[in-house]
Amino acid sequence: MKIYQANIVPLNEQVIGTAAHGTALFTINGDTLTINIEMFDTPDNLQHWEHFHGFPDGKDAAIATSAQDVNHDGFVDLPETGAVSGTTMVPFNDAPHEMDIPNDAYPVADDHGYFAYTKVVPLAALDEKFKATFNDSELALDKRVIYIHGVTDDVALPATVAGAVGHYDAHVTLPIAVGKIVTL
Ligand SMILES: [Cu+2]
Repeated sequence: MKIYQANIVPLNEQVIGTAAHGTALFTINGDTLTINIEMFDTPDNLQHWEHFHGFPDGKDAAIATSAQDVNHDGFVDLPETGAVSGTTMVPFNDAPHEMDIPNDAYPVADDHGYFAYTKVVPLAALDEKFKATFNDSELALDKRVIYIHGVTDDVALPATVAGAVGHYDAHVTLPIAVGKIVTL
């Protein structure tokens, strides 16, 4: 059995008005990967995209901080996280092993901004899909970071905030919390 964890810290908290934080636990046991994520103080009554991000070439990903706001608009948007965190890899939605990113199958925060997510993933299916998508690279959870995204539409985003994916705009993809995944 291999266990990984992440301490998830706020990002963009000054501009979104809430400091989202939480924990994630990843347990590889035999042919399954069990994911447990618990988040507090996220924008409430809202669906939150969440994924692990990383570099397909095996470079160690790091969490974004306010230093990644390279255009100085006050927001660290999704594209700005790429320099240190890499690309979006595996979603924590209803079917992580399908690696289908833009959809409405992610957890929804309650009235208090809380949500808990648990999913048991078939490891062989995830591994196969991951290798096909990222040119034979390994999951390598200890080189990844977890991102939680999503603010309500009433948060005024400057035009410089990027990150639209398909018909989802930058409110959906704006990072609100991030954590480095480490071996427990
Ligand atoms: Cu993400």
